[in-house]
This record gives sequence, C-alpha cells and structure tokens, in this order.
Amino acid sequence: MTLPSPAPAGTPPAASPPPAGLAPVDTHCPYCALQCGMTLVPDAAGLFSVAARDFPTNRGGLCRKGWTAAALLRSPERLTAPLVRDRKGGAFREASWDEALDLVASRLSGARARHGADAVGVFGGGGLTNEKAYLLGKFARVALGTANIDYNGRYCMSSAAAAGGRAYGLDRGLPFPIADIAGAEAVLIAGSNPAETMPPLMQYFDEQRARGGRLIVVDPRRSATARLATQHLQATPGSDGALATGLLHVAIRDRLIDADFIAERTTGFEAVRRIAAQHWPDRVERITGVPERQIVEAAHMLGEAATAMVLTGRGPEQQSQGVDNVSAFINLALALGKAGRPFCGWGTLTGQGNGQGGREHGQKADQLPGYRKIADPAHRAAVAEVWGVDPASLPGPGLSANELLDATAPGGAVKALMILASNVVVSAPAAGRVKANLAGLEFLVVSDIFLSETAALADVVLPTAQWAEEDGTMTNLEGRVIRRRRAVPPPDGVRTDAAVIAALAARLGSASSFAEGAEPGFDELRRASRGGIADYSGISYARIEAEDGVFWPCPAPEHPGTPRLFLDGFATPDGRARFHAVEHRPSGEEPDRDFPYWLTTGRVLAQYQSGTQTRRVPELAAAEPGAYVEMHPQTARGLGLAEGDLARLTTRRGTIAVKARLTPTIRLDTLFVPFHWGDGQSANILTNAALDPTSRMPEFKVCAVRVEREAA
Ligand SMILES: Nc1nc2c(c(=O)[nH]1)N[C@H]1C(S)=C(S)[C@@H](COP(=O)(O)OP(=O)(O)OC[C@H]3O[C@@H](n4cnc5c(=O)[nH]c(N)nc54)[C@H](O)[C@@H]3O)O[C@H]1N2
Ligand SMILES: Nc1nc2c(c(=O)[nH]1)N[C@H]1C(S)=C(S)[C@@H](COP(=O)(O)OP(=O)(O)OC[C@H]3O[C@@H](n4cnc5c(=O)[nH]c(N)nc54)[C@H](O)[C@@H]3O)O[C@H]1N2
Ligand code: SF4
Ligand SMILES: [Mo]
Repeated sequence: MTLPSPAPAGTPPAASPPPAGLAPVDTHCPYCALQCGMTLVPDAAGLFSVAARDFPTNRGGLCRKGWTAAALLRSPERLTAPLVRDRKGGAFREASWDEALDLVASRLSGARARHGADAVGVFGGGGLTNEKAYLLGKFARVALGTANIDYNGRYCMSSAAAAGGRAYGLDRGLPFPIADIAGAEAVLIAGSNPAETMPPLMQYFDEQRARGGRLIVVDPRRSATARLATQHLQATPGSDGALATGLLHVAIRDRLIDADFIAERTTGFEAVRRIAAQHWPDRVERITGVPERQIVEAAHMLGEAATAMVLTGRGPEQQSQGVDNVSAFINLALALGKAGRPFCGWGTLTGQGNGQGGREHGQKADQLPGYRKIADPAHRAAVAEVWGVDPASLPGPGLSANELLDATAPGGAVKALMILASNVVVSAPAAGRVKANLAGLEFLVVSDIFLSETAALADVVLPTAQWAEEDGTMTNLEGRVIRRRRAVPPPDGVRTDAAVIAALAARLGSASSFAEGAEPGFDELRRASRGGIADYSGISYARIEAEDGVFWPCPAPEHPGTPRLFLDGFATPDGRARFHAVEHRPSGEEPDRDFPYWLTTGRVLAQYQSGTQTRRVPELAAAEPGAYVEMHPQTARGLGLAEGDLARLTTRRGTIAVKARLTPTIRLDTLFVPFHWGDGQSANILTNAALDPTSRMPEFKVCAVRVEREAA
C-alpha cells in the first residue's frame, strides 16, 4: 500500500551540502497516530524532502500524506504574523506580538471579570505534543481559572476511552504493540478503514493473512480494508452493538466461549448472557442487514481461533451509543477468552498524531495530568503540589467539547474562547450553527499554522510553529512515547504554542510559572503524572532516544515500560475485566419518508481531517480536490443521478451540493461523504449533534438524509 518516494517538485538534486545548521533529522510524520518514522533531509537550497525510516509502526513505509509532508514547510500560505481585527466583521491587519498578546490577555481577563472565570473557554487538540497539551490544561486551570477546557479528541477517542476504561480499568488504545496483529489467528475490525487511514499498518494485516489468519471487517461500505477481508459484514450504520451481541449469542449457543476465563478473570457475565440470549441471529439480521449465515460464520472464525483480536474504529465509536457499541465488542472478546493474553484483546485504532497522549495530560474537561480525575480530592492535591497552588483553587469538571461549543451560542455561558489546533467550523457536527455561534462571540482567539476556516472567524489569530519546527513528545496509537524533533527553526514572526502560553500566563498574573522549553516541560509533566494511571515518570528524552520510544505506564527510570498490558491482570481494583450489559438502541435519527437514506461520513487517503494542512499540499489537493457523495449505482439511477452529477443532500441541519461518485461497494440504503472540506462542501453541515450520554461523542456516523439532483 505504500508509494515510492517522489522527489518534491522543484527540488534540485542534493549535490552540494545543505546550508550551515541544517542536517538530516529523524522525526515522525505530522499527521496520524501511527506516527510513522521519517527523516527530513535538507538540500542545498535549504528545502527538505522526506525519507522513510525504519520504525516499528511503519517499517520503512509511509502513506502519500507522509511522503508529501515537507510541502507544508514551504507553503506560501503560511501565517507569519499575528492578525488582529479592530471590529467584528472588519478586515484583519498584521500586528506585533506584543500588541496581539496584550490584546488577548486583556480581552480574556475582561471577559473573566465581567462574566466569571468559566465564561472563558479553551479548546485544544489531539495533534498537540504531550508538553503542549499539558501546558494548555495547566493554563486553563491555573492562569485562567476556568473549568471549561476540552478538546477535539472528544470527537475522536472518547467513546473508546470510556468503554476501555470501564472494562479494563485503564484506557490505552491498544494494549499491545501493533506488530502483534501479525500473530493473531483471527482479527475483527469494526468500522475502521486502515487501508486508507493508516496504510503502512496494512503490512501487519497482510502478514497475518499470509500466515493463514482470518480477517473480518464490519463496515457499511466494502472499503479498501473490507476488500482484503476473509469476510465482510456489510451492516447498516448504527447497528454495531446489535451485531456484536448477535455474534456473542452464537458463541454462547455453539459453546465457543471460554468458561474458565470468564470465571477467573472477569465479572458481570450473567447480565450480558441474558441480553445475548435475546439476540437470535435472524433478529440480528433484521436489525443489521447482515445475513444470518455470515453472523454464524464470523462467530465461529473468532471463537475457534486460538488467538483473536477485536479492533474498533470511528465507525461504531462515533455514535450516540458509541460507548455501548464498544462495550458490546469488548464483551465478545472477553467471553471468548480473547483478552489479557498474548496476541489477543480489544483495542481501538486511534486517530490523531497524539490522540493517545492528548487525552492523558489534562486538556480534557474532567481530567488532570497522568489521567487523573479532576473531581478526586487526592488527584487534585497531587497535581496542585506540582503546580505550587492551593488544591481548592483548581476548578472542577467543565463542559465537554460539543457542549462547550454549544455554550458559545447567544445567551450561553461561554463568552470568550481560545482554540489551539482544531478547525471546529469544519470538523464539529451541525457545523452551520457552530460557525454562527463563534462569529457572534465576544472574543475568539485561534492559534494555527494557516488561516483555517475557524481562524478566519477570530478576533486574533496567532501564527504557530509546526511539527518540524519544534521539539516535543507524542504518544502513538500503541501507547509508545516518541520524540518529535526540530529540523528547522520556525519562520520569522512565528512562535511556538508553548512560548505563547507562557507569555499569556505571565500577562494574566499566573500563580505558577510555565515552561517554554520542550524538555523542561516534559520533566514537569513526568512529575505531575507520577502515581497517576498514565504514569510517565520513568520516561526521559534520553531514554526515548536510546530505546526508540518507551511504552507507558513507566513509573520509574529503571522500569522497562509496558508494551503489553493486562497479561497478569486487568487494571481494575480486583484485577478482573468487567462485562457491561448493553442493549442496542436506535440511533439519534433514522431514515423516514422525508429523509429516506442513511448518511455516514469519514475519510479518504489523500486528505487529513478538516483539511487545513493537506488541502494546501498541491499533490494531495490534486488527488482529492473536493467533497463528493459515494452512492450505489442503483440508488443513483432511481434518483436520476449519473457519475459526476451534482447531488443536493439535505438533512434536518442543512444542505450541501456535491458530486456523485457511484460505486457498487456501498449499501443501497447508505450514502458516504468525506468530511475534509469546508463551506458549501462540508459534510458537517449535515451531521447530527446527538451525543453519547457517557462519552459526549457526537453521532458523526449516522443520520438521515434526502438526495436530489441539483439543477445544473
Ligand atoms: N487519510 C486519513 N487518515 C487518517 C485521518 C484522516 O483524516 N485522513 N484521520 C486520522 C484520525 S484523527 C482518525 S480518528 C482515524 C480514523 O480512522 P477510521 O476509523 O479508519 O476512519 P473513518 O473513515 O472515519 O471510519 C472508518 C469506517 O467506518 C465506516 N462506518 C461508517 N459508519 C459506520 C457504522 O455505523 N458502523 C461501522 N461498523 N462502520 C461504519 C466507514 O464506512 C469507514 O470505512 O484516521 C486517522 N488517519
Ligand atoms: N463528519 C465527521 N466529522 C468529524 C469526523 C468524522 O469522522 N466525520 N471525525 C472527527 C475526528 S475523529 C477528529 S480527530 C476531528 C478532527 O478535526 P479537527 O479538530 O478540525 O482536526 P484538524 O483538521 O487536524 O485540525 C487541526 C488544526 O490545527 C492546526 N495545527 C496543527 N498542528 C498544530 C499545532 O501544533 N498547534 C496549533 N496551534 N495548531 C496546529 C492545523 O493546521 C488545523 O487547522 O474531526 C472530527 N469530525
Ligand atoms: S500513515 Fe499516518 S503517520 Fe504514517 S505516513 Fe500516513 S499520515 Fe503519516
Ligand atoms: Mo480522530
């Protein structure tokens, strides 16, 4: 699946040496959680090209986004000076850093003085380094004193995190290194499409199948990943929980479950067994659209294998029942005895570059560093001591991401907002409302590399350093803490987020100081995490360098780190994994007469997330220039649509018109739109902001839609 390295257009051959101070630097890709190893190689003109590096997640492979990542470093659209707007709706003008920072500090403290500290919100991102995520959480709690900080990982990892945490007692996306995938006899992937979202990962699945292993994929589309599967279960969107429980029904009926494992290493099975008893395959076929025969076959493939893994992705997770869907898959793995053993277990294929670390260090509304709980007095005291503040001064739990954005509505509790590393106008559900609310805020400040759709609404935009211009650590999808290394200084006029946070904290009269440097920041984070669930205290920059990454938990310098969790016991107080009795519920919205199709959304290989970065890489923009709707040719025929026609899609939230792309690989009743574009091309104009009651994850993967041919 990996492509050869193209020489970036216009780069002269590296015949003469690079300018003084520039040397090849080993680092990792700026995008997804696989964090593929790469080397940035400078040429005589001081431009960089990307060389793939042998790192355990990619073993020398990269996807198209990785190969072209260096183009970001020389983008002509880069922001290189702070932008301020003198009045709402007015034009931006460039400002000095002093002016911009003074303005931000005075507007944030003004909002705090008028409306109280919680009226100032902070919205972070899972792409931030561990150090920056940590600083941002501390900045919100200590310098601003607000409870209201959350981040885009709420849109990404929160359902898996909640389900994993409640079953295992600890949330680390994968309890094993990804190389273990190759050793599992059977793997079930539910609603993840790594062939497009993490292409170099596919080498492990290829190896798994080459050894005779079976691969089952659950997806309403015959995705690039489903095409490789031994069996594809083409379920309707929103039906995952019922399918997983149906698989468990067959496993119980056909005596495939592991009674000894259930007795010795788990609790709560009886209640789950009662629910599974009612999930007869023919009933599950009616709910999911998956033929009974396939359900039985898949249960046997998993149950008869000596080792098996169940991996979930955003498909089952981004639903208003996302936590229960994941619990239903975990129940299946536990009942089969396929957890807490080598080459076994449930895991989630995490998303953003630091999707794992981003949720451990305190930018989540209910959380403090080390995956501590902000509502727990002992946890508050431990962190307050590191910060040198009174525990009573720390705010309590705040609003989750989507509720935080809702609170920016006129009359809402949040009056001023600071956003780092997220483009919510494109990536939040029901995005039309989000855009209107942000435009109407008293004050909005956004830090970004480029003028994203969200930055374009701000009162102040702060230009920030990007991946290859700063040092730090990231924690990849395996829980491996790795080093992001600086290859080149940021352009003149650009500052790092850490420097900006420190400067703002000083202007706000913060009671605690803020580390600007990456390594001092990491050392403080280590101390704050000591004794927490995500304990990094034994990890240092020197160790990461020497060992090519260290897995957390790592509670002491002499501790080897923990590549494989739960082999000796789960992280619950009694060491047993917990089943959760979950009933399938209807999605927040289902097709009806007015909106007769399911709409689901997701990703394509050549674009990343809200597209701020990848839409600005010429090769990627050419490969995927705009949004489209994928539909079955038979569905299209009934609507009078041909390939390339403009289709008008309407939901209860809004309307967009995009090109029709016809393919027989999608269900007849389902449409798919990738979400990487803004304005009139934004899938999130359509999506439903129904939230999971536990994780507060919005239902990006399921809503009801109407389709018409757009008059030319
Ligand atoms: N190219 C690319 N790669 C990326 C990213 C990117 O934007 N672009 N983003 C990164 C991030 S942050 C993330 S979170 C990951 C996401 O990685 P994935 O989880 O692989 O991505 P998605 O495309 O959102 O969803 C996966 C699949 O879920 C299916 N699906 C839709 N609805 C349902 C449903 O109801 N049930 C089931 N079972 N499946 C359903 C879709 O058809 C799709 O094939 O990718 C990471 N890698
Ligand atoms: N319909 C639909 N919507 C979805 C999803 C879906 O499947 N369907 N998936 C959801 C998921 S899983 C995710 S993760 C979200 C992601 O959605 P977003 O949160 O919008 O993610 P990005 O596009 O990565 O936005 C990151 C922004 O930060 C900037 N940036 C990058 N690095 C830095 C940095 O170090 N500092 C600062 N200050 N800025 C930086 C980038 O230029 C970009 O503008 O989208 C969610 N939205
Ligand atoms: S798979 Fe992810 S980390 Fe690897 S090159 Fe592609 S975007 Fe980068
Ligand atoms: Mo994500």
